[in-house]
Amino acid sequence: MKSIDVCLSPDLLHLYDVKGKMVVVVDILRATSCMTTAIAEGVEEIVPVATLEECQALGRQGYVTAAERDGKKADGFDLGNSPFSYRNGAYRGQKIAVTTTNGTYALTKSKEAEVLVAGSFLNIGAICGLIKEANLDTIILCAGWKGKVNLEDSLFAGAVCARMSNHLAPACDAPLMAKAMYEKEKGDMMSFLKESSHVKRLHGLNIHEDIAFCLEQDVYTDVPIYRNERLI
Ligand code: 3SL
Repeated sequence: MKSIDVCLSPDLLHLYDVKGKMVVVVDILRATSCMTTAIAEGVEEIVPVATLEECQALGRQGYVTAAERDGKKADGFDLGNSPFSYRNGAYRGQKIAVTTTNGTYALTKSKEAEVLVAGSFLNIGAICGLIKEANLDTIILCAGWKGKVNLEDSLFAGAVCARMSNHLAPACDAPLMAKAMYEKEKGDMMSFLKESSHVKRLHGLNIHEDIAFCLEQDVYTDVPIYRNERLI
């Protein structure tokens, strides 16, 4: 039986070996929920980059630029980090360069994985289907917040561990912990997350609708897959 592991922060990734494995990067609020939405709504490709400068440089090459820092749209870029920007095919057929505080950092740290994808509750069923198909040891990498653990990404990790429990064996205690938390809180994730730091941060910025949308499950069947430095 292949294994499933959970890395609760990109700053713990040095303890894991991603080579030969499938890595699912998750930033529920909101980077990978945005990426899922963008690809499902017809965006041709997303280039995730770690810095604002790299994003600007791609803008000069014709990419639509999306940049977020500390929850806010960064000045001088086309878009921030809301999944609603991409709904109704608003950027269908376009190429997007994106940089966010944590999500794109986590993706760029996982480039050596055999299979690298962006996961979210919005496409969780499709993610689990792909994990089964890939049949590799799998790591769920939680983007967290500036190196710290967060609840929403850990909940997603637990949801995947729960859905995959007949197919993958837990590699250490983190998957067991995440699954136990998800099983306990899955009935009302919104209430559970009310006190979480990023939910409070987003509410403070007057961002409310994104949170509810990012907690919806199986809205999309597309999975953004990372190949040649871009998600397609
Ligand atoms: O940290 C990130 O990568 C972002 O997803 C944070 S935010 O939800 O856009 O504020």
